[in-house]
Amino acid sequence: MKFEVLTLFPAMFDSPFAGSILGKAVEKGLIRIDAHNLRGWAEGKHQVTDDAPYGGGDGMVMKPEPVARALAELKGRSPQAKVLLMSPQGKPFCQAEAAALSDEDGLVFVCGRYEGFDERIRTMVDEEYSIGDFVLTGGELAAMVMIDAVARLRPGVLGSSGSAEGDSFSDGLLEYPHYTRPSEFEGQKVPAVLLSGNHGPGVIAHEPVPHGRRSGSPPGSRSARRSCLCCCDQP
Ligand code: 21W
Repeated sequence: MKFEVLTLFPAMFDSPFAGSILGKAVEKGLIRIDAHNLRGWAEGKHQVTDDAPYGGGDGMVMKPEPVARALAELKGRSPQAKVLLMSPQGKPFCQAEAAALSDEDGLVFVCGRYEGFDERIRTMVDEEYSIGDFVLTGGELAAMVMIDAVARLRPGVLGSSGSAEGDSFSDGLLEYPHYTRPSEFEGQKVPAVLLSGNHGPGVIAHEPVPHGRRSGSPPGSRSARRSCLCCCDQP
């Protein structure tokens, strides 16, 4: 799967994906992450990508022409790619969206800086996404969050297959609490049910753990994250 990004700060995309699990997936050829400098499609000596807003007001607005030229070139190379605009006004990104996007051949993320996009840029994209109700300085970190959430759902990207299916949002519930050694830490003990019949972490009990982690989700997990369960349309 190919992730392409249009941004004024392509270098931001280097380190987050280097060395990590996603970096390994890039090395294996499972995914590609190409960040392109939008300035390369801007005109003139100064390669201007922003301009003052019609009607006045503070701040600058992202010009439509560089985005249009860039998307024409990227879509020419990858006609199947879905184009996503990163914006605080977009629809909220959640795990269900990540799963749907992971079925695409390619995604193009358009990242903004300044006060916002010229409204005509919205006609050039397929979807508009926000990653939450907080204000960032630009769309880059939001695009990285979405790339991370989508890429890890691709076959082979996570080390052990099936790891993604066990995600707490995928089955609509939060995870059970985890423990490892030591069995007592600063007075806090690992629940006895997880210790009985075992010889240490990693050893699976001969008898299934009756009321422990494998018998269900922790009480209260649903109410603790009601708002996020709503965003993924879970009951
Ligand atoms: C933040 C751009 C605020 C524009 C009216 C006039 C992409 C983002 C972004 C940004 C404004 C995402 C204002 C969650 C985010 C992003 C930069 C508007 C204030 N209102 N998801 N002036 N949060 N943010 N400026 O910020 O580009 S996805």
